[in-house]
Amino acid sequence: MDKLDPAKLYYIDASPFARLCRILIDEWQVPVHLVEVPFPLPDTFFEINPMGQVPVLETIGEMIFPTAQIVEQLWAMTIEAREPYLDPLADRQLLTVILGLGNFLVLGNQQARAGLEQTGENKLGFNPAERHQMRVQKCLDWIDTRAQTWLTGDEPNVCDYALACILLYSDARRPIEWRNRVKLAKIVDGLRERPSFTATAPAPL
Ligand SMILES: N[C@@H](CCC(=O)N[C@@H](CS)C(=O)NCC(=O)O)C(=O)O
Repeated sequence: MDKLDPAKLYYIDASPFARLCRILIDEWQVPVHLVEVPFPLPDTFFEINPMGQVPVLETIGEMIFPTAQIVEQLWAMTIEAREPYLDPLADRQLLTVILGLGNFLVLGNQQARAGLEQTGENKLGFNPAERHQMRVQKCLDWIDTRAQTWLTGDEPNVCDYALACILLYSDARRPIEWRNRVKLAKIVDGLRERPSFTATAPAPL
């Protein structure tokens, strides 16, 4: 990449992880060029990210992944947004749980859409798809206990954006029960009409 080229974000339209990065790029006004890639990803994408996943942020000489690392890099590339916001990465455990719940949700969705079903005796002792669903619900309960108006402060920040991206992905692709948690519903509804969200809404299937 030429020194003058802006950083590039590789993304898939519906990916909630990539959507979070696209929203942060917009909200924090980070100069990043967006590159949409098709789904399913081609095998050649493993040369970019050995985990074969988006998002990936390409900066000068570096491919940055997964999402948590990209968020840190975007924040490091931001100057204007530092004030008056709180450090958006102040609560890394909360962000890790939110992104982890996103992983469980996406895996469960992919398993269901792939039409996978049990073909032999279950020697594992539990059903992985059901366990993913349970993890999602337990993580939501845990996050709910942390929520005030927003998750970490007086203003929405990375954790709120991440939660909203993941729950709106669920609504768009494979709805789960989450609106019964009133505080979480307020967070999502308080964000979904922001220009950065409406500009990145997943296309219908
Ligand atoms: N833990 C990863 C999750 C990324 C992820 O699940 N990306 C999905 C899209 S939502 C993907 O690229 N899937 C491509 C595939 O499964 O082949 C992160 O935090 O970046």
